[in-house]
Amino acid sequence: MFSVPALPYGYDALEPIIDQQTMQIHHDKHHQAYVDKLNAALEKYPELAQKTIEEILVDFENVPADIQVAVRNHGGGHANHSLFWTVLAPVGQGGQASGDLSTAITSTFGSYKSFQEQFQAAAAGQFGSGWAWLVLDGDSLKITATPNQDSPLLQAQTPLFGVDVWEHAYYLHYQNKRPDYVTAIWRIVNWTEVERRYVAAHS
Ligand code: MN3
Repeated sequence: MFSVPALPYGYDALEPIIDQQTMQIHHDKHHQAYVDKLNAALEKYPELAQKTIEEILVDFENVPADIQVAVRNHGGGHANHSLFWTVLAPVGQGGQASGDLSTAITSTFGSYKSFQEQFQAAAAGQFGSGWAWLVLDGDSLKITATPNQDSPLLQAQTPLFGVDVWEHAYYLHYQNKRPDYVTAIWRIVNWTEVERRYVAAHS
């Protein structure tokens, strides 16, 4: 059975970038709902429930056809949100992109500023609900966007950093101004964790 991981900080820790009420609803209600529906879908397939959600999504073609939609949506939702909480950190605590990851960002996107602009464009351009991502695709960094709760793992890409652009992630504080939310997110990126993920995947 899957469960929602505890936040690695308090509900109010990401203020003023993400407000406490949004975090409570997002983590306790939205993420919990994905986990509950994922567990319900896996009841008939206890052997699948022994795997990690990442293992299930990477091997999606072998997920039984009758639960593929549920696993894609709710399993994706569980994986995406589990990552999201860990790649954020309170203002001033997330460090800066450094080391090999910083070098790769600069060589791939031209500069850190250009990376930010391209990422923001991907987040703003995702029509409707979805996610913007920095992924490792083979040996290459890429910026992508996915609809709904589609995980980059479905395309054999390793997500390093992602921003939830569903309205439930920002609407209480930012209303319709998704670009303002995405621009503000840079102040709470946990670069230490993003770099750890890069080093782990890029070996
Ligand atoms: Mn969400």
